[in-house]
Amino acid sequence: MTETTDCVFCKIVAGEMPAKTVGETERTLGFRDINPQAPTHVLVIPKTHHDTAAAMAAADGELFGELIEHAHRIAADDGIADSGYRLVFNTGDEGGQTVHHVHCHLLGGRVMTWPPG
Ligand code: D5M
Repeated sequence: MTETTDCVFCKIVAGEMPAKTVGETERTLGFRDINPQAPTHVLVIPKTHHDTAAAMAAADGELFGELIEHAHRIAADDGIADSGYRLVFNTGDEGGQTVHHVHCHLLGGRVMTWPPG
């Protein structure tokens, strides 16, 4: 866990930056993506800073499970749990990760295509 004062998602957790939050647990936070790619596009993050999904899982496997459960609850709240949705962890530069605070993209509300770009 590398705490970074420049991290935009740490700032959202701290209440120093606005976000359209859709729910939180003791250790996770969900908020709507600023640049939505689907009718439901939510980012679910741990409140503690980990750079990637692998780093978080290695540091705290239970937290990884909590994040996925929270994403599923948000999907249910948005009415897409039964129709289906996509969870994505972009990892590293070639994985398309631009914010280096692990975040799970929850995408749904339309039919997803494969392969992703
Ligand atoms: O995805 C990073 C995602 O984070 C990208 O879809 C935009 C989103 N983003 C960036 N800043 C914000 C704020 N302030 N609020 C909400 N959403 C934000 P990646 O997987 O790293 O490419």
